[in-house]
Amino acid sequence: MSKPQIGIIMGSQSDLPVMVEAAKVLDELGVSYEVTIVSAHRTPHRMVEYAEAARSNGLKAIIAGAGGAAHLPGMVASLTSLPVIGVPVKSSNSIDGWDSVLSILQMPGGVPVATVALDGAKNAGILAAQIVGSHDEKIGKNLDDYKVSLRKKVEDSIESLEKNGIYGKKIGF
Ligand code: RP5
Repeated sequence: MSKPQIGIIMGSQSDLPVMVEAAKVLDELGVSYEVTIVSAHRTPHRMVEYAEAARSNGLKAIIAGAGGAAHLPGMVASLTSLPVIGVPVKSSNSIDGWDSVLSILQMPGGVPVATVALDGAKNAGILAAQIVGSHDEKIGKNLDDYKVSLRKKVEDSIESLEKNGIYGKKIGF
């Protein structure tokens, strides 16, 4: 097993059903990662230790997800110079997710968090792979193939629509 390049952290185990999507896409793209729970509010010392050791542990980027008063991504970004990708999670204590989106998005100048959409852990995984892929040819190639697969899926849908139409009726030009 190769050394983890991406750290996936989340504020609570309850975030896992959302955050697992980041892990799945990293698996698909061949990027190694580690997953753990780090809570800004419940385990603040663990958060400081994790963020401060992240670079020397070999990580290239951190994906941090949290819901509600989501301080984890921003606090981690304040403690490391690695890129931090924030995933706002619509959690049980959330006001429709806006609290989490705004907490993660509205960082002060100097401390960026690359914020993805609400529950957008998959895109966080892709973005993390792109950070690695910017200097790793093999991962870059996997990402290029992934883009082609996205295009092919749409082309297949177009072909199917043109052939079968909606409700089995032919449509198209
Ligand atoms: C946040 O509070 C966590 O990231 C989670 O999204 C939310 C709720 O946590 P639990 O009460 O489910 O542990 O800190």
